[in-house]
Amino acid sequence: MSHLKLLAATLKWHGTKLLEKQDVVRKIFFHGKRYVSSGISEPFLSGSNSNYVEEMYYAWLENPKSVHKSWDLFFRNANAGQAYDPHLPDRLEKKASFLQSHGLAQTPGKAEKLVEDHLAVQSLIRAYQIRGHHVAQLDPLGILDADLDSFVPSDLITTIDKLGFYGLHESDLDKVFHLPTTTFIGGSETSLSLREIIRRLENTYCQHIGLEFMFINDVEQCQWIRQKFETPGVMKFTNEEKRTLLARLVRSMRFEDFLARKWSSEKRFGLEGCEVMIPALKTIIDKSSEMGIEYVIMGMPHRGRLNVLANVIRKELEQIFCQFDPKLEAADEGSGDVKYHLGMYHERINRATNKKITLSLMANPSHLEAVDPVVQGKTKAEQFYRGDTAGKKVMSILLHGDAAFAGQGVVYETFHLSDLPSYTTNGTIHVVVNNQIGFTTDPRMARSSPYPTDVARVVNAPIFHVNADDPEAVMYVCSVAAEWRNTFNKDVVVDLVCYRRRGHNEMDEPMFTQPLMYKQIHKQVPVLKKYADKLIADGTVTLQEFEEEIAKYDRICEEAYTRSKDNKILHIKHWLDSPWPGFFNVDGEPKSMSCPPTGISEDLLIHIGNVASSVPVKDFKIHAGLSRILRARLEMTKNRVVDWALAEYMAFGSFLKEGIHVRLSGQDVERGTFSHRHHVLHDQEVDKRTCVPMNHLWEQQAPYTVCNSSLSEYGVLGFELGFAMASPNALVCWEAQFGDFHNTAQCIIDQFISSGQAKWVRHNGIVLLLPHGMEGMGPEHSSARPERFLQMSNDDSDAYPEFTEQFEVSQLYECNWIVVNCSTPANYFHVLRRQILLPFRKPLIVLTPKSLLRHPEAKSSFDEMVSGTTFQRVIPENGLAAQEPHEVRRVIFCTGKVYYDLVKERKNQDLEKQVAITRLEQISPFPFDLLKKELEKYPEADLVWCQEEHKNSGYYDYVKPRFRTIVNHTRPIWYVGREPAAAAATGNKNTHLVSLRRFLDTAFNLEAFEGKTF
Ligand SMILES: Cc1ncc(C[n+]2csc(CCOP(=O)(O)OP(=O)(O)O)c2C)c(N)n1
Ligand SMILES: [Mg+2]
Repeated sequence: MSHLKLLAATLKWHGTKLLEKQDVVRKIFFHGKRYVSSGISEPFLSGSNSNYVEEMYYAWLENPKSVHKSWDLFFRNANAGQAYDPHLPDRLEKKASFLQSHGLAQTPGKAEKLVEDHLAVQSLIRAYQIRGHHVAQLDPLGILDADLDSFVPSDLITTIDKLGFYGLHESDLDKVFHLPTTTFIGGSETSLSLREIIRRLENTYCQHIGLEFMFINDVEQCQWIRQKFETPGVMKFTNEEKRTLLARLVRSMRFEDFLARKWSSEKRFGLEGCEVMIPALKTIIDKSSEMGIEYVIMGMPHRGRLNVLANVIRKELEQIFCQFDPKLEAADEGSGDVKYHLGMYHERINRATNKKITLSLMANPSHLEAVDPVVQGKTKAEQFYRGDTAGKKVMSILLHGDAAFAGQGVVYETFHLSDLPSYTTNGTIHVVVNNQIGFTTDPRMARSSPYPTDVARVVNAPIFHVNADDPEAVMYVCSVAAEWRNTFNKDVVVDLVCYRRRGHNEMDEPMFTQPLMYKQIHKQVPVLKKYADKLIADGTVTLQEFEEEIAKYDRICEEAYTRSKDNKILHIKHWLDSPWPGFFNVDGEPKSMSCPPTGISEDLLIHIGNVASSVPVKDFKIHAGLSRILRARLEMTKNRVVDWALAEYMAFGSFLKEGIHVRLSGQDVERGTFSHRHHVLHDQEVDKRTCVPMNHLWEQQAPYTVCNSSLSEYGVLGFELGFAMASPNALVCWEAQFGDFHNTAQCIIDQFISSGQAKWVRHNGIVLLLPHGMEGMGPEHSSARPERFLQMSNDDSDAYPEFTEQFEVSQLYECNWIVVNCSTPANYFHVLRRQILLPFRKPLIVLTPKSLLRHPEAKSSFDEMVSGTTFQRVIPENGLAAQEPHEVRRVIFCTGKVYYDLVKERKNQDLEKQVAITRLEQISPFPFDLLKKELEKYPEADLVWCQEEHKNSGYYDYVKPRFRTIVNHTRPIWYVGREPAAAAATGNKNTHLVSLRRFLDTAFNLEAFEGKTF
């Protein structure tokens, strides 16, 4: 390295360090006799600081004593590039001869200019690295600025006069400059003329690739990117590679052409204008396969999806084409989905590497970007089950539209999971189809950030913008992206700046809203033609070869089209993105329609109880308060009872013994929002030392993952849903901090959890734990909005079911999800156990308690949990009232915590013989069979539904018609509870108590409904 280059680099490094420690700098500066800084807060080398240091440097060169001794030491070290060199005088002599050879000896003015110019060139190089992308030619149409700004940064040399910005002149262009270590444009050369430096920088940063990476905090990563893109000649492709690229473009383009010809009036959300996406994805996959990846999980929106299925996943073409037939009948249960939403799973040999690769495209709803966290969760699970902790075998690719990527908050939430230990997928490659429009909306109206990709900057992901009409640039960028992921295991974004040849879908007229853009688009030569012309011109392929390639693929499409006409029936199960081999029978049906008892042996209960009460690691000091909690657990175990937390422990622990992985994720779940769980113990004396006793239950056990999540519902719930998709042999639970907050994840609930099976025949056993209960905690800490889950339940309120022997299980099989509100710890234990013992998987929504966590009555005996016991969908009255049912004047049906208020009040009012209280534990699917028995048992009684929620929330609207169906509309079911209200709960404690008092009074006023009609 040249002397000056070293000096400049060292000066800069020292300067930066000094700036970091401004106080130290200030001290040094003020000690100096001659040199006092005035611009201390300016960035080093950009203002007077750099001049100042330079000035001192020259002064020091002349006479080391003329500067303060701290500067003397500093320059000696900087000069040596290391610790003070005793041979400094020799070195100085050498320097003198260097200056001499440059004609600068004894001419500090010239020397100063030389150093200044070098520093200027260094700044210039840096300017290109930081801002070159602003002037890169990214838009294939040549009319838009990808960063929404036509402003040209003043420090880029777009015209000769801008050299003046650096104090340089045209006459400096042929001067040779030593290159800093922060650039690779020299290749094997260490110095270049200014003219060549600018040319190479323009080549790297201002052509068809725009790089954004200088915000990354890690120097090694920045250097890596600089090397990948700046090194001369990096973007060279062999003829073979070019021909493959051309063939892939042929497929991409001709596939869309074929669909357009055959079904000109069908929506398909074509890829035209971004055909390069297909070879781009294939490059990422080839390169990743080469580096050891075996499984790629993808998520993408509508645009080009059919093309991806055909040409990336390699779904049989006839299976795609037949879906355009309006008479195609659906063979599977469920309501199905449109063709451009379905998922796919395919194992094949990667042609480029000859290695096996599995590709899965996740089914997704129209809701843009909603699939992102789901893909990440599924990817994490696949890595987890393979023991692929570093993501070397499984990876995800997410595709995005420009408008959606910028606009949808879940993108941000997903990015924030990318580096969290229990959520990272060790790097995702994001590909943005940036067609510079969102439906009809111009990007200037669609985002406030320069690029649609700026959201990725928060996690320091590099962003590679690339002009999609330059296929080779795209391939290069994709291959670097794959290498980046493999090297750093971090996210990276490829922004394909392209255009949309047609309207939003094929039926739309884009000229209504984007007339000028579309005038240009109509003139635009398709990328395939451009690239083919280029390769034909340079002799890489002949015209004949090119035409044959097209004819070959057209023939493939035609033949598949003919075959597709034989397909009369659509099997959605052939479009499964996550098959569970061996879980169902060969026809994809459950192997049985029964569920074994969910209790476990007493020994097991005791063992789990003991571990839950202990600290299974030596010399581990826990908090005194926690010791009390553990002692109480031990006491309970001895007394053969459990509270809520211990019941949960028993359920989770029992699965681990059976090899079932358990994962509990959500905000503060490790301790539990209500400080009742404590699944992670923290050593009070050693920082960050933790212990998870659940993982110390048995020597051979499945792992237990309990993880506090980021403060996100949409992203994290989506993630857990994806995790639960990977395997049926895992209990995956997501807990909301309070049930009230689940609605920020409403899209995952509506689009995936409630309807996923109906749309995509895909089972999912995720458990939602939603703390719920009216406890005077205000409108946002009270209600998990059970009414919404119930409204979306698909069981028919008016259909009187047939009570077969298998009714209980087949009813569960038919439903879209299960909603429960358990009133006892034992029942909570059972319902969790049933989730896994069922021969199929259904989402389970559990309204979990808050005050019941510590309620002395809310305890269960081991007797209710031992082998042979099972989940109770209904807990009938079993007190005095049940003994003389004919005497009973009222049966109150209820669910959850209000039961305890009712029992207490009944006792207070001495009505235990007259009023029966029956608990509905499984609300949906509705236990018609058990409730029928209960209703028949009390023929004389009036029937009341009592809930603590407001009348327009809670359960009443769901249970009322179902009760009425059971009694064939002959008896009313009266409502007792809070009045209808707009907010879920009052914020006023007194109002809360008054309304409680009021409805309890009504519940036990046996005349309340006399004379009323229904
Ligand atoms: C969450 C959500 N909001 C609105 C829509 C309606 N919508 C469908 S496509 C689209 C425009 C998408 O633009 P972009 O992300 O740029 O993708 P492109 O269609 O341009 O490929 C909109 C608003 C949607 N599907 N999802
Ligand atoms: Mg778009």
